[in-house]
This record gives sequence, C-alpha cells and structure tokens, in this order.
Amino acid sequence: AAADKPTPRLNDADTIATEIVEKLTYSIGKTTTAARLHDWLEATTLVVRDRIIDNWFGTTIHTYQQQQKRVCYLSMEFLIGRLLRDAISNLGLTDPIREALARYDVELDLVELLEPDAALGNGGLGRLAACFMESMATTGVPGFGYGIRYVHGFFRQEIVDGQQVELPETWLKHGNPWEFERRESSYEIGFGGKVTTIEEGGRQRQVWRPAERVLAVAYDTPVVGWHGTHVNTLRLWSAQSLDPILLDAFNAGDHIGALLEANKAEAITRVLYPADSHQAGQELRLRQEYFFSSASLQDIIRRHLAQYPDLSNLSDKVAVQLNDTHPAVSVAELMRLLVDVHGIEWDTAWETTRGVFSYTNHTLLPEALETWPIHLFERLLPRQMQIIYAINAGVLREATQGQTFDDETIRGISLIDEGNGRRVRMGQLAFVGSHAVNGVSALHTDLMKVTVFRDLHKLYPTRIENKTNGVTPRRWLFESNPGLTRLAEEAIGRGFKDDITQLSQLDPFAEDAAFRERFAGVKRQNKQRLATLIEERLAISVNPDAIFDIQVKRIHEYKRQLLNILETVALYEQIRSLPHLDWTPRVKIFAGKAAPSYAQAKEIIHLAGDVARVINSDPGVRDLLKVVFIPNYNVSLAEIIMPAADVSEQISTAGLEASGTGNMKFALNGALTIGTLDGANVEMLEHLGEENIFIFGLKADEVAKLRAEGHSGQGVIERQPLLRSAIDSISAGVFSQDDPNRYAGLMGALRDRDWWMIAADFRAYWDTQRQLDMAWRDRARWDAIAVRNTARMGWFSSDRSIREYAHDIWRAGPNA
Ligand code: DL6
Repeated sequence: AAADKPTPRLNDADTIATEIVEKLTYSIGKTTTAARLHDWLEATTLVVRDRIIDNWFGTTIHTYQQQQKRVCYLSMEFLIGRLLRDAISNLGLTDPIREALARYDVELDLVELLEPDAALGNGGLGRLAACFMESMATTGVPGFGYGIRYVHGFFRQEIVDGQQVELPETWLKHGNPWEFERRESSYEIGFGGKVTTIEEGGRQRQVWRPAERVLAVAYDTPVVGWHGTHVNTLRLWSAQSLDPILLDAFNAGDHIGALLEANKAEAITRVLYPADSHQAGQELRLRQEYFFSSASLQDIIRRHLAQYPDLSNLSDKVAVQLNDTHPAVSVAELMRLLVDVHGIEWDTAWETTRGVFSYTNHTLLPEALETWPIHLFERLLPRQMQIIYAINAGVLREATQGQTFDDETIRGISLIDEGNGRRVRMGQLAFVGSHAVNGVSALHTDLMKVTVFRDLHKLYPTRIENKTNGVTPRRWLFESNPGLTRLAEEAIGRGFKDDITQLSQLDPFAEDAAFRERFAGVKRQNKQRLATLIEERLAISVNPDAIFDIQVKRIHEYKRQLLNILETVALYEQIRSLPHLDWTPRVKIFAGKAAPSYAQAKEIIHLAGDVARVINSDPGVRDLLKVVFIPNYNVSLAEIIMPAADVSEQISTAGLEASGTGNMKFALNGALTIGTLDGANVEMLEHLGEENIFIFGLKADEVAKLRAEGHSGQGVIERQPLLRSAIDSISAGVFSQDDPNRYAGLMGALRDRDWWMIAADFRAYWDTQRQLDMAWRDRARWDAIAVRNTARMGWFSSDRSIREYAHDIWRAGPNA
C-alpha cells in the first residue's frame, strides 16, 4: 500500500535544516530564536527518527512477507546509552546535520551531550545486549529485544567525603522521543492465587486463577543498524495496574489505601536492581523476572498466531535467547501457555520449548547464580512451580534411565536444590529448557563444563558451546573515536567500516614511522579531551604526556581494583624513596560503581579516593604519579575514556571474569592491555600475539589449586617488601589519618585468605607494569604495538558474535 512505502527523504543539509525548523515550530512550539539547546535536541531527534521509521516499516514488512524466523533476545537489562549520535552515524547523517544546525549557531556535539544516558543495565551483561541489538540490525537478523522499561535506571553515583552515594537516575524526566507506546500490545500478568484441576472432554486440565493481575504495556524503540537499512525493535514492558485507583476506598476517605494497589503494580518496573554479581533475592525481583518473561512470551505467541494457523511451527519461526537466568522462568511459562492455554500435549510442548529457547551464562560466581526459595516461588507462581516439578521429574527420569550416574551427579542435575532450604535453580531450568547453552569466551565455556554445569554436561554432552562476546565497532570506534576512524580511512580506505575485520590491513602500518606518529597524535588528542574532563569535574590536572593507565568497570573484589591500588601505593613509596631514578610518569584512572550493599567494594572506592588525595597533594611525586577516580561511570563516559587509554587494566583473578568487553573496547582503540589469562583476554592474546599484550599472573587452574590447598597471603606478603610496605602503610592509616583503622578489614583479608589472589599475583603484576614503563620509553615500539592492537581486534566485533549465534544457535538471519 502507498502508506507503507514512504517517499525517501533527501539527506542534504538544506532539507534537514528545513525539517529541523519545522519540528521546532510545529512539534515543540518554539521559534529558532527562542529555542534552547534541549529544544534543538528534540527537534533533531524527531528529524532523525522520521528517517528511521521509514526503514523500520520496511524491515517489519519484509520479515513478515518473507516469513523469516524472528530472534527474540530476552534480557532484564539493555544498557543502551545515548541514541542520537549512534542513529545519526549509522544513517550517515553526521555531516549534513552538523551543517544544518551550524546555520543556527547550534553545535551538534553540544546537542548530543544533552541526551540522557539510558542506563537500563548494570554493566557487561546489559551493554552486551545493547551491542547485540545493534549488530542484529547491522547484520540483517530480524531481532526483537524484550526487556523492562525501568522508570529509574542504574543509580547515579556521587562521591561524598570519599564515599559512594547512590542517587536516583531519572532518564524519563523530560519524556523519551525514541519510544512509542503500543497500547494494543498489552497483556495481563498474574501472580499468586490457586491452581485447580478441571475435567474437560475426558482430559484433566490445570487452571490457574491468579489472585493479583497487572497489565504489561509495550513501549517500542527502533534500533538502527549500520547504513540504516535494517531497523529492529526493542520492546520494553511497563507495568500498569488494572485499577488505577480504588474509587470506593477513596470515596470512603482512605486516600492512601485507594492507591496502594496501583503503586504495588507499578513498582514492578520502577527501578533496576543495582546488583550484577550477586543475586538480588527479593520478591520484587522475581516479580520483575516473571512479569517481563510472561509479557514477552504472550506477545511472541500473539504475533505468531497472527501469521500462522497454529503453534506447531513455533520453533521454526521463533528463536528466544535467554540472556542469563533472569528470564529463565520463561521455560515454565511457555510450557504453561502451550499446555494450559493452547491445549498442546505435554511432550509436544516440551519439544517446542526446547526448540525455541537457548541460554547464555554470564558468570560462574556462585553468589551470582540465581535460586529461589520454593515457598516464595510457589506462593507467587503456583502453576509454574508445578510445571518445574514436572520438568524435573522428566529430566531425572532421563538421567536415571540407562545411565549410571551416582547420587551426587543426580543431585547436581536436579532443578531443585535440596541442600539449602529447598530452592529452585534457575540455571538448571534454563539449561534443560534450551537446545543450546553458551558461555561468553572460550575459557569461560570450558570452565562451565567442569563447574556450574558439570553434571548437566554429563547428561547432555553436546549442549554447551562457546560464543565469545564482541562489541559494536560503530559505537566503540567510529562514534567515540572519529580521529582514529578518519586516520584508518585515509590509510586503508573505507572497506573496514562495512567489514571490521579489514582493519587488519592496518597491520603493516605499524612499521611506518609517519603513520605511527599520526596514530599517537590522535591518542594525544583523545587524552587531552579526557584530561579536560578530569580538570572540569575534579579540579585535578593531569599530564596528557604521562601514561594513562585506566581501570573502568564495576567495582568487585574479583576484578581486583585493589591489586591496582596496592601497586599504585607501592609505586608511590618507591618514587618517594628513590626520587633520583628515571620514573615513567603515570596517571592511574579508575571509575566504576559498587553495588549499594557490597561493603568491600565500597571500601575499595573509598581507598582509591584516599590514596588519590594523599598522592596528588604530595609535592614529592611531582607529575610522576597522579590518581583519579571519576564518579558516575556510564556508557557516555566510557565513550570518552576508551579512546584515551594507553594502558587497559584487565586484571581479574583468573577463572572469574566470564569474558569482559571493556578489554575489547580499549584494545580496539589502541590501548595496551595488562591482564591475566582470564575471559576473552585469552583469545585476545591469540589474536594479538604475545608481544602485543602484557599477560601476567596465575592461571585459572593454578588459582583453583591454590584455593584448594588453603592458600593464605601471609607468607607471600612477608617475602615481598614492596607489597608488605604498601599494606602496612594502608593499615597504619597513612591514607586515612582521620580514621587509621578504616582499612583494617580489607588489609586483613589479604594476609588471611587472599581469596582473590591479590598477594599471590602482586609480584608478577608489579614486574609487568615495569615492563610497560620500559616499553613506553621506546616510543616506536609502543606505538607499533598500539597500531597492531587496533588492526587485530576486528574479530572481537559483535557482528561476528551475532553471525555465530545466528548460524549455530538460532538458525536465523540472512544466511539461515
Ligand atoms: O557477557 C557479558 C559480561 C561479561 O563480559 C563479563 O565478564 C561478566 O562479568 C558479565 N556478567 C554479568 C553477571 N551477571 N549476571 N548474572 O554481568 O557479563
């Protein structure tokens, strides 16, 4: 129909300027003279959005007409960040829009900065989901992201008196021009109540009558891929109460009681849980998980039945990826919908369910693995609990028939943990309900087979496979590092922009002195930009000619910011004791948020601030060492930090970082990695070559062995004067004179169990840092390594990850 095929719009600066003014006038009600920067932001967004919508319709119609398989990515988190620059860049509109705005003396860069940073995620897992959405659009996979439209995303971090303070984040305060409410796509979600058995045509049927019901309402955001031709949908659910106000109660004078039900319903999507590495075990969290899982599955089924006569071909037409166990209840919910609502026989429904789902595991940390007390699960989701028991019975039957698994293995396979007050294991549920289960780096996948899923792997030995993470080069190179992108274009042409693996053509330029100099020049500019930000926000002046040594990520003991801080203190003490030596100037930069309830992580932030204060005000170290903690790390800040790093710190205790994706962003932008053999660092080593990455420390099996042997830090510390002295200084209150005992616990843990192998790895880390110092002094060598890092990181694109998922797991996409 004519309406389905809008006339393509012109993309020259004249047309765009006219359209922006039109939006300003008729959609925002401002003249160009009265318009403020936020009005220009909204007008520009609307102009860009129009162009996306044109292609959005096209993609949707094409997927429908071609009867393509749809990929639904169920994720509790989408850490998308700002969208305007991404959309403009992917549509190729940067120059005309910049020019159009300039005509009114408006700077595009300033306009973009005003957009709120959509922080609907905690860290790696949520940002991966956002990169995957963009890569699905780029590679032409018909993808639907399903998640939660949190009113308050990840908290805003302020540092007050050296300590983290959490403040609410309000990204929706001024509306959100990217989203469209879809009133027609709303579904009832039940909680609690009873299950009764009824007889129907000689068969028994279970009927669930929930005690509570809330409405899930869809909000759609278009996700535009490179070149803007393929546009996917991110559908986020918002909870609404069926009765916004109980008028009877209100009229009887109970004004607060009249709103209680609505408040309870709407609380489900009010706030993101700010915990990524331990389970947030509250009832509200389980409500969130079920709410978005059920809404998404009801939507998937409705869409399917709008196109096909029944659900018999559901797994041929839909693939659902479970992003971690947060949506794992989907396995039971899909069974309920198929069996109870659509009358499909159990075995057929189970086959369909396993055909539809696949599951990604993102952590091996025992404290992060989700389990729910059976009594809570049963009270909130009584029918789903019955279904889980029935699934479990089937799986245990399979495990005991014809095989000789011992009791311990059978206990490990079971969906119910009988050992800890009876709990439902969400990892086991996701595993058995999926046809494919993947880890996010080669090492992590190998470890999954011998740790969390050891027993299920015995029963289903072909189910676990690896899909190493990736990052989108559009956001993490083209948009955040235009200087390096231009330089690469001049050197090797534009081919790498469509196929990032062509960055490898930069490799020979590592030997070209003139190119290296230009490469270093771009880095210098990016460092200057970060130095300015640090000066403006923290009033600390840092020297852009020093090594920018950066560790930015969630604060967690296993990520070992503490190892970095101890090395900083040791270096400080060495500079003070041996001031005549030729020290290499460094700026140590940290950023990251701690989960509000994670006391040790908060202490580490406090310590970083204390150490920074003392070192930065000591005239004895001059410009040789500076320490900076930049508050409120988020996607937008990362876009400035990644291109400005000389050294990327990826120093987790081996075996504990599932993959990491910051490691990829830094290296792509030419930073040299100092890291352990952990997560995707292992594959980075393979791609970069050992002379281009600085690996140190214990390996995963060595960590496991030392732990099993009951390693303690005491002996190691006594043998290492540098480490001992750093620990002694911190313990004695050198950095916390107002409270000398502040770090007694943190330091005591190093002497005691040294669970994170900080003492054990200190010497190797210190030595490797000194190797970096040496390398920095040979600028030709350093810059050559930096060039090779950029040249060899193409494989770590999320386009590659998505193509692997599409080919091996989803069997969807253009080449399916
Ligand atoms: O896979 C994405 C990302 C990995 O790169 C990190 O290594 C890993 O720590 C992170 N995992 C989480 C934990 N969430 N849970 N559950 O965010 O996933």
